[in-house]
Amino acid sequence: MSRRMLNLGILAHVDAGKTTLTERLLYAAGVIDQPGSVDAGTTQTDSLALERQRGITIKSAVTSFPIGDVRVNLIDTPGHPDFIAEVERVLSVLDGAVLVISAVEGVQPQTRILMRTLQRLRLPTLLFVNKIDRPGADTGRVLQAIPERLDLTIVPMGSARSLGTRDASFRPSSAADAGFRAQLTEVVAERNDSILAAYIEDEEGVPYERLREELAALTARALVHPVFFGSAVTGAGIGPLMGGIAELLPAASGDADRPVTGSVFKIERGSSGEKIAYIRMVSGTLRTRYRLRFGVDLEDKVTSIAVFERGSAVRRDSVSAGEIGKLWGLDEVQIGDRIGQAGTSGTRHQFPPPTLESVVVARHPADRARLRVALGQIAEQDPLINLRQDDNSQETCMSLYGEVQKEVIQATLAHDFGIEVTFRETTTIYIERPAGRGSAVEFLQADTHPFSATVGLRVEPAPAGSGITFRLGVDPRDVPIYIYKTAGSFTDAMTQYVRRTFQEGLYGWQVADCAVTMTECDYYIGDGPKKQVLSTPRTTAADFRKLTPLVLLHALKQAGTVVCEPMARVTLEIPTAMMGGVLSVLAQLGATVETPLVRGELSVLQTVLPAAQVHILQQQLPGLTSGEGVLESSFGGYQPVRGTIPSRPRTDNNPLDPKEYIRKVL
Ligand SMILES: Nc1nc2c(ncn2[C@@H]2O[C@H](COP(=O)(O)OP(=O)(O)OP(=O)(O)O)[C@@H](O)[C@H]2O)c(=O)[nH]1
Ligand SMILES: [Mg+2]
Repeated sequence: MSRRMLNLGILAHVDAGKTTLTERLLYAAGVIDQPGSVDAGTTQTDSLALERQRGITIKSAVTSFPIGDVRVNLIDTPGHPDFIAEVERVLSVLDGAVLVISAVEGVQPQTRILMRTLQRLRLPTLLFVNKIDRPGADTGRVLQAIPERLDLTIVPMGSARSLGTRDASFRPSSAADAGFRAQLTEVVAERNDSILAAYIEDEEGVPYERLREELAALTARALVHPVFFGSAVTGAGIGPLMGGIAELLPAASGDADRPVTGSVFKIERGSSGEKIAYIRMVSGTLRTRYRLRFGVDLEDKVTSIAVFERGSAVRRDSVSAGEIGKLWGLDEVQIGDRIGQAGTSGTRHQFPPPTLESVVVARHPADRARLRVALGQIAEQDPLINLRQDDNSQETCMSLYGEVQKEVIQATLAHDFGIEVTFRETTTIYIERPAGRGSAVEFLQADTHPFSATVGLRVEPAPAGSGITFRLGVDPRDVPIYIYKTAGSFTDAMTQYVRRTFQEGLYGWQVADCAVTMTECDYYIGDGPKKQVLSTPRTTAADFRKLTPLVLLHALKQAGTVVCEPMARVTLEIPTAMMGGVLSVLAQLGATVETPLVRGELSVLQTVLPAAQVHILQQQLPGLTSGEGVLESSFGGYQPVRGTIPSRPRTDNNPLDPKEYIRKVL
């Protein structure tokens, strides 16, 4: 049975209708008898109590349905920007996407952020203009906005009629539509020389089937974006969209007979608290009772497998290349782990990191210990939450995207764990970038430390957004293969030690945009005199793990760091007459403003200001513009803090103070 497999993501700005569309697709495919409703809390993919109560999607959810011989795994994602981490995690497992745009609201801020990311990843994407039944639907305006604001080449696949009524419908174009054919030919010929040649020879000479095939090929390369229209509520246009998904998006590739590889993109806990990992298989066939390697040096046995079949997850003995499976038994596995090969996926983040944090406090002190466990479980499902334990104050600080996420965490702790919590004031997360170069080394058997290893490290600034990179600058033959098996896994382990240490820099903020090079490496295998204080006969992984923070922070101290704050790039659309007042408030908020674009009565201002000030601007804007101002904000990178340098108390063993550090870790 060779059926094609397609892992499809549905993405959109909040409320565009992703979950409702998911229901419609399941219904049209015959998987469910009745389409559920978000408003009644009866959909398949908004299955959490909190999602049903609030009518918004919080977590990405997988379901599945068939279209002819194509098995589609569909991933419904949340649109609210506070849950962007949920979108990020599924991007790497998709073969294609449907970007939903509301026919009433049109291209919205998150639509642009998501589309830019889909383009960067070259992910084949169909556009679905939804809600054509709603009063105010205007497909002409949306069709104009897509090329302008999303910078895409599109092919409308038909036209909508009776807009804004329950009878709104979609009529797909066919070979008989001269206008459609002409547009298809133009888009295709522009990107394919042989079709261009055939067209020049004979305008009628390119067969329609050939044009459709070429459209699929261009869609697969994310060069062209077919646009469909419809209503997830009435079901209009759903058939043609399904046809488009099967015809125009490329199926998953991968060889089921090769060694097992895959990546873990979601973790959840089952009803009895057991860990369940979602894997997207890249190659091979994984069976129950298999022992899998993952993370840096972990191994565990898969006890049970389920795959998605007509809506829900069903138990099976195996999961193969291209499929998504749920795995039981891997207790140590984490999101981002690659299966079957060492190391985490290490892919760069597609979206900016959270820029806020807050301390979570149990209302009843007796709940403290349970709170830690609960937060640990929440964080394992959402690695960007990034917990920091302060052992002195017994408090936990977590990073956040926004207030809605905070409310959701509070409600989850109450519902799922029975723990009442409050949050302290939300504060900004700063980062530290190295100010220059620095290096340090500690030699084996030196009197300055009791660890049985030589570690030399150099740190230097790296491009913005590059995070932390680690590179071996020594001969691979100098690394302790007997501990780490290969130079590659030594590099992976060192990368992990470096990243962990750089959670806190000189001012207590995470270090970013830093390149670290190992300049010296040595170890002891018991072949000569040994210093008294060394307890082990030969070097172990612990020696490298414990010595690295000491050397690394010493090198960083030499380099110095610059504390930077998150910025927001804000576009303001305001009445031209009110520009003066807005500009003076922007100046007070420390914003840099580009030359305003005056378009008659309306003007557009582009500005960059500290992210922490955006909500002040948001509050003042209605008053400043008689309620007519529109604000659109996106992440604007990091810039050095002006004025007082903020610092944060350390929570680690403080490698900045070598004596104290050694006493603590020995
Ligand atoms: N009239 C009309 N309403 C729609 C349509 N699609 C969705 N809605 C409504 O729009 C609201 C949001 O729909 P959802 O399906 O929850 O949107 P979503 O994109 O999944 O939202 P998030 O997951 O929270 O980002 C609900 O009230 C739906 O009933 C449509 O085609 N027509
Ligand atoms: Mg939803």
